[in-house]
Amino acid sequence: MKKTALITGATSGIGRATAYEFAKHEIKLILCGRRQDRLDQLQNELSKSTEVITLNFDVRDRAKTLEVIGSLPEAFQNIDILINNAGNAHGLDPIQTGSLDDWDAMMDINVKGLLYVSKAVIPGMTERQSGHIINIGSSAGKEVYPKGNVYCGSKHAVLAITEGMRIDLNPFGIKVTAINPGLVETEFSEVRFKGGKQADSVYKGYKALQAEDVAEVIYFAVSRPAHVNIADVLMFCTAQANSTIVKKELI
Ligand code: NDP
Ligand code: 8X3
Repeated sequence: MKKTALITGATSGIGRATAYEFAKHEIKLILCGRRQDRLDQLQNELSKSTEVITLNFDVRDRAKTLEVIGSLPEAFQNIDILINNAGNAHGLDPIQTGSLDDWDAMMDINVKGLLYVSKAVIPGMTERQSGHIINIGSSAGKEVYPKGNVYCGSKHAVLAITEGMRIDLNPFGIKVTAINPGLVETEFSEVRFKGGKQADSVYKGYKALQAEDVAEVIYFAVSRPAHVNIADVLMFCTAQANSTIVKKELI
C-alpha cells in the first residue's frame, strides 16, 4: 500500500525538494505551508505523480495546527511519515543586541511549531504502532557559532526532542530520525537577513548543498527496511568543514 507523508515547510527549499522526491516514489503527500499560491502550484504539478492535498497554516498557531491535521480527509488520515521541516533562522546578531521578535520567531516556529505538529500526528502512529518521524535539525544543533546563539539553541532543542521522541516512541516501533545539514542554498538566508544584501553572499564562492541533496538523504532514510532506523545524519557540502570553516574561491 502507498505510504502517506506530511511535510511541513513544503513551499520552499528542503521541504519542497522532499515533496518532489517523494512524489517520484508515489508517496501520498500532505503538503503544508503558509503561501497558498505555492501550495496550489505544488498540488497542480505533483498531482500528476501521486495524490496530494495541501494545508495552509502557521505552525505557531497551536489551535489551527491541531484542527487542520485533526480534520484530514479519511484517505490521508493514516500518516506514515512526518517530516518536521518548517523553520528558519531570523537574524544573525550577538546575544547582547539580538531582537526579541527574532528570538520569539525561532523558538516558536523551530521548536514549539515542531512540537504542535508532532502532537497532532503522533497519536495515530502510536495507535497503529508504526510510523517514521524525521526532524530537520541542523549542524547548528551540534555546534554553536558566533552570533548563532538562539538559532543554534533552537536546533539543539530539536536534537534533544528528537532523542526524547526516539526513547518514548521506542515501545511503539516508531522510527525517529534527525537530519542535520550544514549550508543549504535555499531561501533560508533571505529569511535570516530579511531580504537584505548579506543574503546574496552566503552561497557565493563555493558549491553549497542543494535542497535536492538533502531530499535524497531524507528519502534514503524513509526507504530503509523495517528493522533499520537512520538515527542521526550530519551532512555538509565538500567545501564546508564545520560551522565556521568554508573553503571559498576568491570572486
Ligand atoms: P526555506 O526558507 O527555503 O524554507 C522554509 C520553509 O518553512 C518554507 O516552506 C516556509 O513556508 C516554512 N515556514 C517558515 N515559517 C513557518 C511558519 N511559521 N509556519 C509554517 N511554515 C513555515 O528554508 P530551508 O528549506 O533551508 O529550511 C528548512 C529547514 O531546514 C529549517 O528547519 C531550517 O532550519 C533547516 N536547515 C536549513 C539549512 C540551510 O542552510 N538552508 C541548514 C540546516 C537546516 P511558508 O513561508 O510558506 O510558510
Ligand atoms: C542552517 C545552517 O550554518 O546557517 O541551519 O546555521 S547554518
